[in-house]
Amino acid sequence: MTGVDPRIFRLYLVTDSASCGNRHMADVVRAAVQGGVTCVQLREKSLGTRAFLARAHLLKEVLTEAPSPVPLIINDRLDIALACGADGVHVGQSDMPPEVIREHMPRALIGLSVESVADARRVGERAVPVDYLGVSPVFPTRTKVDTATPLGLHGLVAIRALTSLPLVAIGGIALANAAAALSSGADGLAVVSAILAAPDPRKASQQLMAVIEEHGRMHPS
Ligand code: TZP
Ligand code: MG
Repeated sequence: MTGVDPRIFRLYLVTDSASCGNRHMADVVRAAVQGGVTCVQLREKSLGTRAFLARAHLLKEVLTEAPSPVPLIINDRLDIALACGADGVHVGQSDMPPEVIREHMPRALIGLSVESVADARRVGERAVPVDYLGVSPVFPTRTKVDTATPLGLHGLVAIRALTSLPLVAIGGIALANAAAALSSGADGLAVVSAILAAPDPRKASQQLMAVIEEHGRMHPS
């Protein structure tokens, strides 16, 4: 779709309970938002529907309390997104088609993971109604086990050349490679462990945001 400010996706936190250690996810997310996270995706692979929904409501509250509200995007589950009044849904190649999500949530932020240059090309050819693409994974990651072969920076550059949609790089993103991902065409960085597993998630977010401010693509504000 058009008209979504790509700056929303600049520092995109994807949740993972295991990465939070013995800390409560809501507290870790709150700290990350204080550190500058601009968007949060709730990704739950093992919770039942009721527990997933309860967590979605809780995160929604945390994000609405933020000085400038941060959008909540739900991974995979259109029903949870509708039920908690989320701002968007993120899906993979075999999940609910973006067209169906758009039908039910006309104003949602819809993200689609692309795992190859061919995936990205198809989005353009078929005019898939998405607001951004998750380029997945760019680097190897230990957080998600069933990832495709890492695309590398050259894959990111190739996808950048194909689309003007906002691109969010995910997979192994950390302070050391953040600038490289941005200069290879990412509009935003999606991060799990570099923030959630950090001893100080607020500081980790601030440090990533400083790199984004220095090396990020220029978008009219
Ligand atoms: N999708 C592709 S890689 C990934 C997801 C959810 C996990 C990224 O985790 P990390 O810790 O930022 O490498
Ligand atoms: Mg999925």
